[in-house]
Amino acid sequence: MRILHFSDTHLGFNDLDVLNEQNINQREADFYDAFLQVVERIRVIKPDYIIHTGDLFHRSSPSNRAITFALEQFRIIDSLGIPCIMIAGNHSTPRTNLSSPILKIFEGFENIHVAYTQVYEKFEFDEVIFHAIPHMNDETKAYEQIELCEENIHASKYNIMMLHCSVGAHYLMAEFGEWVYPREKESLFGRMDYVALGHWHGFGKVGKHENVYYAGSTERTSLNDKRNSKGFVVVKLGKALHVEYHEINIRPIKSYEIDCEDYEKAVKALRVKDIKDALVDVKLTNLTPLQSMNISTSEIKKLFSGALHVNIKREFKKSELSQGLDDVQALSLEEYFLEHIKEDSQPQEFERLKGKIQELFSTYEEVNDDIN
Ligand SMILES: [Mn+2]
Repeated sequence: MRILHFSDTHLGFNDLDVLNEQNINQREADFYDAFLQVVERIRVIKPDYIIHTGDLFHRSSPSNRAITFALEQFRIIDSLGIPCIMIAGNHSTPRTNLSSPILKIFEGFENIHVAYTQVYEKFEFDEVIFHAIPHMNDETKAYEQIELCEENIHASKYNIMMLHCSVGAHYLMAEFGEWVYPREKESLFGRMDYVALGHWHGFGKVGKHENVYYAGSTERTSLNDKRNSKGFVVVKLGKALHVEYHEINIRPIKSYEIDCEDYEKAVKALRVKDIKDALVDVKLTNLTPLQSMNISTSEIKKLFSGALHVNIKREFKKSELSQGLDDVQALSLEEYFLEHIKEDSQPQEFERLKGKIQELFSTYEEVNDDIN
């Protein structure tokens, strides 16, 4: 039996101020494109079941475009005659009970089965049971739902568990409403043939559990996500569990660093290649404030022409001088200036300059007082 597992498709996500030829936000279009690639592969692979472990949409109230796109694509999936089981993630669950859950739009599709009402649901077929635990706003309720799941394990069938959460604290995304699966219930995983996880945006097996996997997202929802490989999973159940990761094509992200200790040299040493339409992340390091003013954003962007977007981070040098001055709790400009001179000159020279500086400051103050 083969199950295609994908997750975190975040339809409707958009970012950056770039439109494509159809006047659609380019990053939003990238997410639709990633989804289309998975649907194309579903047609070729023809799995026995399809599962999606949450965050189908980026928001609990998606845009008309995102909803229309999803309906079109799931109509195609529905027509393939392959059962498709989905759970709601934290992004597609309304935060209050006043709004209606978006996944309800799939009710009435013959082969699409969705769990979105914040309770455990099981979807049973001849040879397999899908134990679906969708996102719950009130995580104190999760425990009893997991126990319900436990009671419904059927030893003569394959048992697949579907969750959208962090297993252990490692997979937290710093997002609203996310929850950690209770550690004392991890033993339940051993009674499942496969545990399909959503929430974490990278593909991978979870720690010590041999049958617990995150499929990862199909695109990056943040420029901090530097993974250049996204995709889905094909799970083969037989005598042994076999998990295959399949990659799709996404817009690459490239990271560069320019050490401004010697700016000219660092720029010359840059090896910029394959950045056409890529997302570029540039870090300028060891900057002094003066240098930072001289190096314009457009100058840096020119170095990466052809990229879809260039994101520039500026990191300032922590010089001894500035550290020294930061320590001085200077009350007046005069004291601050004297401290600066002291750091830069010989003691004798300093004593001589000190007199001059004090003289200048007192003259300035007199003049200033006159004006006021
Ligand atoms: Mn997600």
